[in-house]
Amino acid sequence: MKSILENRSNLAREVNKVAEVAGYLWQKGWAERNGGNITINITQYVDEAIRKLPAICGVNPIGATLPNLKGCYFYCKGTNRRMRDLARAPMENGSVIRICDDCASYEIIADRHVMPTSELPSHLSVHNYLIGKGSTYKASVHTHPIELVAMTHCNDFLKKDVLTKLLWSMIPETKAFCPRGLGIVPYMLPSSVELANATIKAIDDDYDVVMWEKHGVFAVGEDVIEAFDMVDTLNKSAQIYMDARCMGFVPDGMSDAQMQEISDVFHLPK
Ligand code: 2HA
Ligand code: ZN
Repeated sequence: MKSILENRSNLAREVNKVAEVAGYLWQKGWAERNGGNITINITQYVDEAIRKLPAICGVNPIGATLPNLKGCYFYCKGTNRRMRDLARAPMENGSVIRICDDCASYEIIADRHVMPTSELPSHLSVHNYLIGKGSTYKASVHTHPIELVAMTHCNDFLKKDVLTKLLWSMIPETKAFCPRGLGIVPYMLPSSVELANATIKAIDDDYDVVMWEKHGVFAVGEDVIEAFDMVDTLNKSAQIYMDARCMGFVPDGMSDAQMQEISDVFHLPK
């Protein structure tokens, strides 16, 4: 069977980045069973031949009307598919979808009939928001990073920017590479439109990584590697915090003056 990626090196490169990240998520223990999902906006790599591809199956509702997605194409991890399988075979465990002209439904066009992720409403709503804002971000990643999720089981950490400040202060790189910090969305039903809307609100508050209480993170970036790196950096800080607590002490964290110095030298927002 001929893959849509054949002789399309730019498109293949982006899908292969998804496969690379899927492998990391599995290795880190952040992607149990079918946990997590990834979507990327691939519209810029779509040529005339792809546009002419017929739908593999019928038209499916998105569950929301997303006007900025008219004519857009996405690669999406498949629902119930495993990250560890996607890492080996991205076009067997994910598919390319085309948004229909009503902006409320989609068709699968390649490579086979793999229904997209259960979090499609959140992912597509976020892409719709990003396009509307004129953002160049193309990737969104949802995963279950162990230490970060564990920290959301403590109410004190859920207050605005408490976790952000704590995680930034564990290691200098965290603020440098995640300068917008970590937004918090209170617990909501997975896959719900309410969760999608709350995620967009948090991204609109200028966060690139959003914590879903007692569930996981949702990160956006220029590409899937950038989105993954931010989550990885934040989770590393969470691990350092926990290791200190496991050694029997509360970590001091970098001082306000040390944090200020990082912000000045790296030209970061305060
Ligand atoms: O795709 O992680 O939140 C499985 C999930 C849903
Ligand atoms: Zn999840």
